[in-house]
Amino acid sequence: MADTPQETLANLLSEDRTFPPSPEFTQAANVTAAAYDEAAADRLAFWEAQARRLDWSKDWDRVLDWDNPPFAKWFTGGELNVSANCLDRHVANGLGDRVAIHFEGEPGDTRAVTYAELLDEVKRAANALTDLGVEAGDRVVIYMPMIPEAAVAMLACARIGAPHSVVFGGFSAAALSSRIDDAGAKLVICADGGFRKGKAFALKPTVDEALESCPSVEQVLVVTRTGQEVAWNDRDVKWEDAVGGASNEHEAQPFDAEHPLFILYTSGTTGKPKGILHTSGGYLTQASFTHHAVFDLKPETDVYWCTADIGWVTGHSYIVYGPMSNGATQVMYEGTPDTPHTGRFWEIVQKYGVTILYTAPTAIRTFMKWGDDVPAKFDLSSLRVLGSVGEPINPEAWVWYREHIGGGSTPVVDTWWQTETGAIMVSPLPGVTATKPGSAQRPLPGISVDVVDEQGEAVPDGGGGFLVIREPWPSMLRTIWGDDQRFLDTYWAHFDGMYFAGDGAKKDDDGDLWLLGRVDDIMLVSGHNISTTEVESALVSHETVAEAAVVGASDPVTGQGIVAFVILRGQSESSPEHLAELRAHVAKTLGAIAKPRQVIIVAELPKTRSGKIMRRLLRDIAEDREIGDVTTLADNTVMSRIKTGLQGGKED
Ligand code: 6R9
Repeated sequence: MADTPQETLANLLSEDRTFPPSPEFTQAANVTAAAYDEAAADRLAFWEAQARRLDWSKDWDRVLDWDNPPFAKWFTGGELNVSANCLDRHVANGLGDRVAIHFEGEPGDTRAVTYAELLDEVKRAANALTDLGVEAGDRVVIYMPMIPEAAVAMLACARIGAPHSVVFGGFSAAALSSRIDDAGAKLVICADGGFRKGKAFALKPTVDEALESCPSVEQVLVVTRTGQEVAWNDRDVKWEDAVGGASNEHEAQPFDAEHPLFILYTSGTTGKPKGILHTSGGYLTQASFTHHAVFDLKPETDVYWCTADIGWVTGHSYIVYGPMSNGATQVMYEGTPDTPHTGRFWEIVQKYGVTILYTAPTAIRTFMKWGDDVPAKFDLSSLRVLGSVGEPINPEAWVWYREHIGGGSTPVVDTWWQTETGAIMVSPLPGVTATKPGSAQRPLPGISVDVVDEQGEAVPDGGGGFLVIREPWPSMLRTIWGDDQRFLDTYWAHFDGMYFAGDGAKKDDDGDLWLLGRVDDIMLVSGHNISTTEVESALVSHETVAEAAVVGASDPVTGQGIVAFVILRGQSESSPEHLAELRAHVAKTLGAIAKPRQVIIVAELPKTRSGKIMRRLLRDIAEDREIGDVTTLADNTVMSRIKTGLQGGKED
């Protein structure tokens, strides 16, 4: 670990607001406090009971094979079909007419797809894939906008045992081809394009360009979404012909619990992307259980909406596999939150009576910036659980979310997990936990997460350090595709016998967990390790600040100086007095050690498509360097706009 801090993380921020669930919520909750005790008494028996949520064609012999750590096998000897668990069994139980997906296209087109219709389409797609020569074990790359066919493609792959690798519809030809190549994919499923920010964007030309250097791909299956003109090659097949013309009879075959289900590439900050491999039985068990427990899903009455893209792990686990294994009715939205107006999300919540909403802190902070009056125009009273994922949620944003979206009464669950963990690991349980703004709080039942120091010793309450996972969990990554050594080096080499997540964290005085950002981002100021998250949260707690990103820039005196990039709420201009006030506000909230050397007002921040701030690029600006690799940015022109629009104040 090149950037390993030499001392434990300073614990600066304190929070004493708590929000217990209402007695009515607790009474009706899917999971009670007893789950923690059951799991603590016998962790494997607990997971075995959760695996019974699914239909298995053949029972397992062993719950966990950990004979060759860190290569885990869960439910060994067991067999199941993931797609049959998400579809066939619901239809067989008489739920075929239940809406699985309320699709809302960005241009305003809508479709309601029932479980029976979804199953019909997935069976046709499975037959079409088989006709195209795809067999169990073959890899299929999916490059699609947020349309129901993306879920159909994933479930059809799962049905025939062909691992899918979904690549974000926003990625470039180079990013796409390196992922296709690494997976050795045989088929690509894409769309002509999709709709975003009021315009049709093209996907097919990017696939054509990517395939110039991908010899493994034999065919391309193309869904028509926008109807735009596309070049047509010999290898291209129209989805409407192949799937539309295929039989809707298809008997799902069982696969081994450890059969690969999907590969999902995480960009990482450096080096080539890592293909995170997930398998079937353990993954589906934890995705299904956590969706049931953390969101308290009542499939008969709830309308669930996860706003993530399907190309992100959140879309895999909490749009496709978790919700569908639970028979949920959900909303799927194709576009952006400000098209055609900034109230689009709330209009959708009102229209469908959404009861459970799962979104990202970056979106919440953007809504704060747009103003309280936007959501106030809509009826959001159907909402009963709110979730957050992707980054630490600042206490201020958490409270705003509960107040202005949740009517001041809904539980807010801050869910920590990773592509690698496959499913939620740390989160409040909405009917059990008294929630605390900004804290992900406790590992879920059956999950063993801790915070340790340099030596791998657990830190006491009130201390900070590195987030680790002590025991294997069902939806854990099995390896990095094609690179076991990198799997060992990246996650298992830092602390003996523990998985290292790469995140910094602290335990507060109650033992609740606070995520403090990636350890690579932690700043070392005058001998103190300070987390970017705490300084950002302090800035966001100032009434004029909507969003902040903080980096440590080399400083001849202090080692690193804190440089803050700030987006203001409803104003774009600042003054020297205002900048001084922001710096003083941080010093007052966290102590003088955390006072930023410099505050720079910006209109936007560099983010990945899943909304994570790319601090590495801001560090380049703060240190006046050439800006590094921007290929995973959602909008790769943002850096030049930030550079040309700099407005800031510096300590003399
Ligand atoms: C699901 C997902 C994983 C990284 C993770 C951490 C950050 C995610 C968070 C959070 C604080 C939360 N992260 N959820 N940090 N609080 N609730 O985001 O997967 O894209 O692989 O990112 O995201 O740094 O290590 P992925």
